[in-house]
Amino acid sequence: MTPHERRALRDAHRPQLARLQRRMLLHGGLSLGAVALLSGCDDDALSGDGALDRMLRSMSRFNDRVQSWLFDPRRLAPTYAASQITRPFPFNAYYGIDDVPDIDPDGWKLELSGLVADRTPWTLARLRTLPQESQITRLICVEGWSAIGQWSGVPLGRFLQRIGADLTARYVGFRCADKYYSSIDMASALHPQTILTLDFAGDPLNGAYGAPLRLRIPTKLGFKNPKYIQALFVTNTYPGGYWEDQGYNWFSGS
Ligand SMILES: Nc1nc2c(c(=O)[nH]1)N[C@H]1C(S)=C(S)[C@@H](COP(=O)(O)O)O[C@H]1N2
Ligand SMILES: [Mo]
Repeated sequence: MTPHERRALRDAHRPQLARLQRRMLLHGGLSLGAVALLSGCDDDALSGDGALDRMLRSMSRFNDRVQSWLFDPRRLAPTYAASQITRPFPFNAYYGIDDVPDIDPDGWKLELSGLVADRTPWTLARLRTLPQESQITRLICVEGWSAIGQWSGVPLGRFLQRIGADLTARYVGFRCADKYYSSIDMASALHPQTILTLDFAGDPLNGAYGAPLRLRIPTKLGFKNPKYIQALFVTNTYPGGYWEDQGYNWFSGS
């Protein structure tokens, strides 16, 4: 099916799809994390290989496929005025702010691997030689807060082209200086608002907010925005993520 045919088909079925997606969010799409909370399961029960666990995980993966099918690569996340930027901007990680990784920006390099033609690591200075984009968007955390910020840096799609990444591959994955990791679908990676972020509100990223490099992807929830990035890879093998592997829905569009 060509993208155009797929879009026409999708448009024709939009109401049914919207209903289907609502049903899936109500039934299958409920993240494992939420199910765990509701059912009082602990982490052990979730990571166990029980039938319920397997069923919920496969439903969530089915939900991923439907979400990625519904994803419109040209639809932009809302943008805001500079006066609406949230100050101070909230910090979040799976640990407290005192344990944020402290990375020497001069020694730092972005490592590349996987389906990439040119795997030469990139310094910050070199990343800054590429054309930069800026956005004022809302970061939405599953924990129930959101905040508006201004992020700028290199559009990921442009970077992937530059390094000769296989743009037909399924996933772009990230590994971070803490134990964090995450991954996104290629269509979302190529979305114009998905940026390898170097600056917040016009200044180099502050340590807690992901220095020296973070992903900003306003079409997805906060946990799909890895901070303190050290390595990027392109792959057809599902890479999962820190929260994703604990049951949070992988696609997690916002
Ligand atoms: N490396 C790393 N990246 C991370 C996290 C983390 O714990 N480690 N937490 C994620 C979550 S859950 C959110 S909501 C955002 C928070 O970004 P902020 O600190 O800029 O608000 O970072 C995401 N990226
Ligand atoms: Mo989050």
